[in-house]
Amino acid sequence: MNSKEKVMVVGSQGQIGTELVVGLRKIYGAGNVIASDIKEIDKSEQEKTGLYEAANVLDAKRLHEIIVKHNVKEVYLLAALLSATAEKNPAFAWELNMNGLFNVLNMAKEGVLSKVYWPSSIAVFGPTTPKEYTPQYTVMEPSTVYGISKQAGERWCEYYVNKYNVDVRSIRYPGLIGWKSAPGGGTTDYAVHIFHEALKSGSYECFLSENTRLPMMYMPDAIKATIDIMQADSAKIKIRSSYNLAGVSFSPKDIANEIRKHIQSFTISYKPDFRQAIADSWPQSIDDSRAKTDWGWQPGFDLQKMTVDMLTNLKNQKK
Ligand code: AKB
Repeated sequence: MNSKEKVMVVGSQGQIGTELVVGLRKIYGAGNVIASDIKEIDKSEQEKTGLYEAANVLDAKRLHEIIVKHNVKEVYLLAALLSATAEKNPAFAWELNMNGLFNVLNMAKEGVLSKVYWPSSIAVFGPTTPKEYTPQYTVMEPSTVYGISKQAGERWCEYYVNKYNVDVRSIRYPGLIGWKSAPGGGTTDYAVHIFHEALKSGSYECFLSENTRLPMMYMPDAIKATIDIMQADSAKIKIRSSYNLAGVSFSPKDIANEIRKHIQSFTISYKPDFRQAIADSWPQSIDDSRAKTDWGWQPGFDLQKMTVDMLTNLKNQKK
């Protein structure tokens, strides 16, 4: 990018967007990163968010207007309905997750954008996928609306790259855990709520059963991976559907035990709801060797390190 070109994060107020905007501004400068989300915000809030444009990703005309106005060349498209919310509103989830992607892909096809980041998810896998160390290429029969939209999205990304020579990059995120912002409607959200409740009330009722092991990742690792894949030489990005990415795998019982090392009196109970079936359809661990060899991915946080960092930061935030 030259110095006049800018990057934009669409879905900037979500769990990933909040942190990605901060990370990108550290690299490109506050004036070169546009935050964008559906919510109109007033002037006083704008001072906190920095450069901000309200836009609905389904409104292609408005999106195009902002992109041209700011000379945006790279878009990180994060606006989507996640797994649990999508099950409650399948039609809208399909519309948002697919048409939002088409609006951005088409701008890349027209040459308005030079690079696009679009997140996929472990939700592309399904009950027939091997559960342990899930390979990059394997059976993919997602059983959730969200997973179906992500799998279709991956196919479309690869299609646009091959057919129209656009530069689209993608990662299959595991469940993401961070302290700076709230998660937004996923099956893995329990792993964030548990920390807040451990500090607030000393107990947590989990909506997944105790041994439901899932692939997870601490947010600083996810932000690093997102920026790293976008900054890598194009020739290194050999997979143009989406890369498997792994951080750490754990169950509610594992994380509760880890929290108990710091808060001895912490208790957990289990009351699985509809999200249990979603979790049961997903892998337990992921083989991310292609991300490691192709563009040098390395996670920095394990369960122990993440737990210490989450608790320390949440405690400081509450002071
Ligand atoms: C969700 O739980 O829906 C997301 C995901 C795994 O993509 N966190």
